[in-house]
Amino acid sequence: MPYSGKLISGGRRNFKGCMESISYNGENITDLARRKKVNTSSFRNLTFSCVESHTFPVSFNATSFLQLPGRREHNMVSVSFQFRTWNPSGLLLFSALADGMLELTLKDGRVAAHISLTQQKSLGVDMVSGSGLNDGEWHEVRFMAKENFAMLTIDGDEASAVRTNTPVQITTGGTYHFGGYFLQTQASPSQRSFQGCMQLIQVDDQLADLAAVEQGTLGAFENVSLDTCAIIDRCLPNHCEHGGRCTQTWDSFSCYCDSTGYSGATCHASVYEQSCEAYKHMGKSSDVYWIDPDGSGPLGPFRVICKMTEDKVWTTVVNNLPVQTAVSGSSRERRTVLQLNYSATMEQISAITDAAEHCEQHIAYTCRSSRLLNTPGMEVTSYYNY
Ligand SMILES: [Ca+2]
Repeated sequence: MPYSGKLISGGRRNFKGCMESISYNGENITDLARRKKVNTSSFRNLTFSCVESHTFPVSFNATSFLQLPGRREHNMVSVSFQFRTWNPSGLLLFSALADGMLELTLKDGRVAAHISLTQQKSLGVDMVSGSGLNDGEWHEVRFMAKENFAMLTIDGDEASAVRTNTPVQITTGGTYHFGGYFLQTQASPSQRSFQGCMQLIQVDDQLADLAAVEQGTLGAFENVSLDTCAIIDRCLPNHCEHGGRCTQTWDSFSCYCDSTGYSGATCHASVYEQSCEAYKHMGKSSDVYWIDPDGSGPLGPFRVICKMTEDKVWTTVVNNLPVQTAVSGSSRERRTVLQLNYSATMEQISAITDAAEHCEQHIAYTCRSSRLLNTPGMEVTSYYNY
């Protein structure tokens, strides 16, 4: 598209994928660009074909595992895969080495890689990368270890890459368990299962042929759903009321109601009383209180001054004007207009006044020998109370 000016990406990453039949002013510019009928000097890294990779997702439900073969008795481990989950922790990968074990786990939303070797206890590998990876989005994990070098990378981001230069003599066992490990062995993983999905699994730099796994000719699996990601978005739609923040795991959601003024499983119940009268009935004395006149209804809570007297309860909503505001130099042409902003919206104030027996508004006008409002004949000599 013709565009002059500085390109601003807004800090977002560029789009990665395919588009077709982009039309602008009725012209199919995709087609024009392919036939080089438009100025192509501003194109960068475009190809006119869409390589559709079949990602073949696998779903794990906490009783599942997927076992894939790799090279045996090799001195290098190289695995990568993508996962998505809502759970902060889980076992991503476990592999028994000829002399120890390798595990990749999700722990508090971060990926941890751990290698322990039974013969050389002091020379293990422990590294952690990423954060907040249990956000329900796809994330890519790459792990590589050989001789004296190990590297963990999240989402292909160089900045996330953690390296160690520990000398590690690895001898691969040739079997990789993804998403769960339930066998009894000498070295067991710190976690046993994972709830979520994985896709594009590579072992020893080879994309695992999950269609072959499905047909039973490669690896093994239990309780997985193949070629589908069966994760359920429980926060869409958001069942938390009054702006409560929704978070979810594989099988449940919870609402954070802090500072919404509501509580309960879905932030439904108001934590404040509906009126100053209610506070008086509770034996409270005159003070500043939050009230929520419609309870769990949509009207938000707000602060008022409750004045408890012997026979009456006054609810006062204050405005933002100082106690006294000096006005000078007003004339017929240049009038002084003071805006009163109350600490509550009109709907909130109406909720109080509708329920009140009696209502009054005070504005004290203490200007001598001047006209108040648009009342030409009115001369004010002392002050008025409204
Ligand atoms: Ca309310």
